[in-house]
Amino acid sequence: MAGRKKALLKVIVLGDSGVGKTSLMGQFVLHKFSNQYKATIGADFLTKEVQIDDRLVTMQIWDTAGQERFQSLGVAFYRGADCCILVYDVTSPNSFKSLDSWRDEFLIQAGPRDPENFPFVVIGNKTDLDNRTVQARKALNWCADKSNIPHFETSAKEGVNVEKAFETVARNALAREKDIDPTPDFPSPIRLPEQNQPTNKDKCPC
Ligand code: G3D
Ligand code: MG
Repeated sequence: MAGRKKALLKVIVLGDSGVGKTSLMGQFVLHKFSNQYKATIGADFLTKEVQIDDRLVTMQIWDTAGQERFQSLGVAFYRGADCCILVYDVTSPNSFKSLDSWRDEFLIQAGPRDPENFPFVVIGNKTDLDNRTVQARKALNWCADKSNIPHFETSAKEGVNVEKAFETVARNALAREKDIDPTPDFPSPIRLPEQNQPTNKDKCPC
């Protein structure tokens, strides 16, 4: 039954410092693009409920606290991730080149069961700027090489395509739901083998 399956998705957002990870999350969850909330979030993650067809899904979106500069995000950050967003900045070729190492780092740290088919989404952010240096075609080729990772170009600043990208994250993770959490909400009763069942014979004869 659909409603009994896990409807909590841990989403992690990776990419070089400055590409707009925190801004994307702020735009998606709080519908805000400002420098104010960034300093005040102070939490490991934000949550947002989304409706995917007939399912209500809670997305728990984890943001780095700037430690990505040192590539030391710690195991807790990666542990149990259901999907991973890889972000680059369309005006920064270096941030695009880093996608390989972010993807590798994720696969090493999170160790998903089926790495080839793990639900990644790639986002090229800052399309509102006019000094683009990473062409969409280049990014699309990279994504095609990696088992067809979905690719979006966004502007966190103007709120362009952000919802759509995050919705795809949720949708693709849900599509793999059987791999996410095979345990039902209620554990099955433990059945004792026949010979271990208490019988009248076991009662104290005294
Ligand atoms: P990070 O979390 O990946 O390190 P941030 O990135 O979200 O902190 O954003 C880094 C800088 O890029 C910020 O500027 C932010 O305002 C800007 N930025 C993020 N997304 C966009 C976007 O879509 N368009 C434009 N034009 N700028 C964006 P500052 O000046 O605070 O460093
Ligand atoms: Mg940040």
